[in-house]
Amino acid sequence: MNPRCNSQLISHNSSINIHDTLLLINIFRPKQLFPMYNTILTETKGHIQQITINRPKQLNALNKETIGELHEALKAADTDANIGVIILTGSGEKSFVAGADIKEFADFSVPQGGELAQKGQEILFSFIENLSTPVIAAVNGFALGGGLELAMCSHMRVASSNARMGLPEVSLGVIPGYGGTQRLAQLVGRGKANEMVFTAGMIKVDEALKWGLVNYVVEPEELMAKAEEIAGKILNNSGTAIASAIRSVNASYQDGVNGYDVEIEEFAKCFGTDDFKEGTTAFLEKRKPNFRG
Ligand code: CO8
Repeated sequence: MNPRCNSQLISHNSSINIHDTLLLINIFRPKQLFPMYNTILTETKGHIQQITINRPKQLNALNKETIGELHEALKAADTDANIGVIILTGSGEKSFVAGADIKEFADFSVPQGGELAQKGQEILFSFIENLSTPVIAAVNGFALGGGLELAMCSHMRVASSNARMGLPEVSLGVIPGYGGTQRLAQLVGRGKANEMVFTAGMIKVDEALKWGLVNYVVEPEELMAKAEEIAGKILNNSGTAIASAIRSVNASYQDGVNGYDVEIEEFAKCFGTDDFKEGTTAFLEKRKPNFRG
């Protein structure tokens, strides 16, 4: 609805008080024009949802509010039939995310630390990994601690040449708590992961690329274009099949789950989808598929 309609609606009813007015504005607020978030920005570009962590003065450090807002924005994008790919990035040119907000947990107790890590993993890091919509991290600068963990739980990573990555937690007297000890070893192998965690050092993108921590490295001004190029290729394909592929790939990292069995199950499910009918029919009719999944 055009926002001007809201003000007309309100001005024609003089008995409405300020609370009713605010309620009406909230009900009729066009969500994409006036997003409710304080610490992130969202932008829809065709079938791509870009989510930008927007705390540049704190180098986009993740506080509780940011983690909650990211959860909401990701959930909204994942359930939006119009969205086929999510791109996560940081505001400004210096930092993707410089970690969890140290000020927020500096005086935490053991139970509070446990709760922080557990909740964060549940609503953001494992949540992203298990979304049905592919998430590309466009790493535009520092990706440290929780920032690198955020990039690592995304389904793939593109980095700008100025990016620096590390898990500096042991220099603060803690360890990575948002899945870093697990996912870094999965991505680069245990030896390199141990080196990064134990030394708390930062690596540059040439090493990150060599180790398989990032998929591509490009100049900063080309970062979003590269992420969107990959997104464009993904968007040509079946969304339901990609969601099945995510579940199947993730299964191989789950304890007590046989990834091959999950693959068979997911493979079989594809045969009942409209996308499968469309994909195979389009091939046989020598035309491009028009996927709706
Ligand atoms: N948290 C809070 N504030 C931060 C953070 C952070 N992680 N990183 C940077 N900032 C703030 C700085 O305090 C500073 O604020 P101010 O201007 O108010 O002093 C502002 O951002 C700019 O930073 P700098 O002046 O330090 O900028 P530099 O260019 O000199 O340095 C660095 C940039 C190297 C990135 C430096 O800021 C730095 O080392 N930051 C901390 C990096 C870090 O240790 N990250 C890991 C945090 S721990 C973590 O992520 C744990 C995750 C798991 C938690 C699980 C739950 C317990």
